[in-house]
Amino acid sequence: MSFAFICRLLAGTALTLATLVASAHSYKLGSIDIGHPNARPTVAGQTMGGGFMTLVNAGAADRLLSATTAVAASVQIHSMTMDGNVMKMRQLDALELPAGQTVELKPGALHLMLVGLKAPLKAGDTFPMTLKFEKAGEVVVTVNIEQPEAAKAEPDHDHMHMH
Ligand SMILES: [Cu+2]
Repeated sequence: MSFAFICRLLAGTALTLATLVASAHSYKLGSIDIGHPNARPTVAGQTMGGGFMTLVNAGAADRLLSATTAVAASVQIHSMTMDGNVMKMRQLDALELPAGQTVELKPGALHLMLVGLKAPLKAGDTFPMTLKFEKAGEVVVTVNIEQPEAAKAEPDHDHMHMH
């Protein structure tokens, strides 16, 4: 085992720990818990990005009415469904948050669509986003820009299964 290899292992461990600490963030607004707001990194020229989080509503039914952020011209609430074998995104007027339920915004499902990105979203960066709920009111959350969980946990995953 070379010295350089050990260095890489140690660096990798430190990075993983830092990522775990940074990613454990959540917000509480009335009876609504907003878990780990995050977005995917984007490349130059890409004008849209996905925003994700977990919304736990411990109280009466509420709705997420809108989201706004300075990094994009607008933020839309999208659902994603399969139409045959074609994924279709549909814009919703609001996101229903039924009483006592958890609504997950995640890739391939419900998500916030950042439309008209003003600059690429860089992994490791964060940006503020304002969420407006019908009953709970408004809150500003910090959105972490990060690679998907699978890619983070197993950086060599694709490589290992290539042969
Ligand atoms: Cu979308």
